[in-house]
Amino acid sequence: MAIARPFRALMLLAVVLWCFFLYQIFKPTPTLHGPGDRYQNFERDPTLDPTGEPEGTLVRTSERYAPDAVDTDRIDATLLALVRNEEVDDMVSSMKDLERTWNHKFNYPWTFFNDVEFTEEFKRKTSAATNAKCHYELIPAEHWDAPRWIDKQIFDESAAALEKSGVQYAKMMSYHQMCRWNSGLFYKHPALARTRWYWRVEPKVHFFCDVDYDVFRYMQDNNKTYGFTINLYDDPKTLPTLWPETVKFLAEHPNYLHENNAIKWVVDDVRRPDHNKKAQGYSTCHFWSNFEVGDMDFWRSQAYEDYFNHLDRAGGFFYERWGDAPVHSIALGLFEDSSKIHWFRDIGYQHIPFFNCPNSPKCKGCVTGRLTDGEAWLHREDCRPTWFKYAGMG
Ligand SMILES: Nc1nc2c(ncn2[C@@H]2O[C@H](COP(=O)(O)OP(=O)(O)O)[C@@H](O)[C@H]2O)c(=O)[nH]1
Ligand SMILES: [Mg+2]
Repeated sequence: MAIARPFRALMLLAVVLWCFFLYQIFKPTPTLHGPGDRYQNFERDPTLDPTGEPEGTLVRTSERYAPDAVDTDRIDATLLALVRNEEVDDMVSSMKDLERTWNHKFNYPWTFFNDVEFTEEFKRKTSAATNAKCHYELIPAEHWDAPRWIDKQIFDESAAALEKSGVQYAKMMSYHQMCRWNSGLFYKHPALARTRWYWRVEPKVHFFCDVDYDVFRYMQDNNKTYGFTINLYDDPKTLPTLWPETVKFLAEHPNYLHENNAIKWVVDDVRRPDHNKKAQGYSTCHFWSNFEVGDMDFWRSQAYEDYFNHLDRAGGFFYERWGDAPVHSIALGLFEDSSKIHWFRDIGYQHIPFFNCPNSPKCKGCVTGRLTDGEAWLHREDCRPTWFKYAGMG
């Protein structure tokens, strides 16, 4: 008996669909075979090593850290957040994590910055999340607005081209302003005039580990300038002329190069040569600056002031999308003693999609030996190995 042609076609379609269905179920999923897989040029993920507190002088909590202690062990330091009113709940979530793991023992003040006035709701919810003092600061327009030499038409045209090539946030003027403010202006705010140390905290980040020493005192007492948790490669399309501009600056100011610099880390072209090529000589490896513990005296130094002004004049915060992370990192790599840059391996930290998860009984809620719980290919973005290779674990 002959089968009608439409029925044969339907059967064929059913077989094809069935095969497709089986393929979707049984196709191999791309997985890592082990935590070591993500490291090229490096034997082992150091977050797997048992992690304790850093060596050096550590100061513990005491009644001298009570919120209203007059004779206090706190130094001139603040937790610092640039944040929008509508991010209040995510900010409170970050605060709760950091207060639980660290700040309820030390009660350092929080300073919040915004380009518009903070709402009463923002102030009420954030001040309820800590026993420490909270300060709410408006950023002056002359710090936030694009400088007068930035041409709006050129910005629009370059932003359109960047967006076409896949650069995230390219057309968002406020994102460019945020990166510029974090690069070279936050520490000039009058509210920080008498503050030297800061810990930058973003909304919606997580802290996993109990930290039982005063982190700011650790920095001060052990002669550190800058602390980080994660190092990543940047998208070279965001900064094609950042390194060429830096080279011009260095040619004019060779004396600013520190004798114990980390320039080999800045210009590494072995581990990710394509990035170095597209960035015209910069590896794109940077300290991921949504976490920073730092000494503002470094940003206030003549070398950094001149460097920032040179970059600002060059226009790349707007005509490209230079981030504060690569700008800070290049400056630290060139102008600072690399032994003053500290990896806080013991601070469990997450800003989606990456985390630093130490192997320590003090940590809860993260998996050690991995950089991300996102797509496996994101592990390629880790460039801590080159920092360890050129500058050590300091
Ligand atoms: N007040 C204010 N904060 C901003 C603005 N843009 C970004 N931020 C803050 O700057 C930080 C970085 O921005 P975010 O959107 O998290 O960028 P991402 O981490 O690079 O995706 C966060 O703390 C934001 O709350 C803005 O226009 N105004
Ligand atoms: Mg963020």
